Amino acid sequence: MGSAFLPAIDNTVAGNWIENMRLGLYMDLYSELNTLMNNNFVNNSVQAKIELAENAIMGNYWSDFDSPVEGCFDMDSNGMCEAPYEFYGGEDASAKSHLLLRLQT
Ligand SMILES: [Ca+2]
Repeated sequence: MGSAFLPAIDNTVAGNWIENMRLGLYMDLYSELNTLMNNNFVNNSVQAKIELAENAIMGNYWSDFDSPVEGCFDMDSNGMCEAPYEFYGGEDASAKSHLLLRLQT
């Protein structure tokens, strides 16, 4: 568990659980063409910060964006928020909703 995201190009990062870090995800100016999907970002002080928008970030779970009060509405119940999750430098256009609620019930 951690935020070991080093400068990387053309990698796929998937299926990670990143929790209680000061910075969950960081990608510097030399990180591009990466794909981040199906990761879980849980209670990190700063969930994500990227310097370049040239990365594909989609389908991740963000603990501070999984309920209507946080701006995540899932009106069509497909498990994804209708609005994108926005963070410094980018966004996740298909953020997952209510993952923890579903896991706990
Ligand atoms: Ca939806």
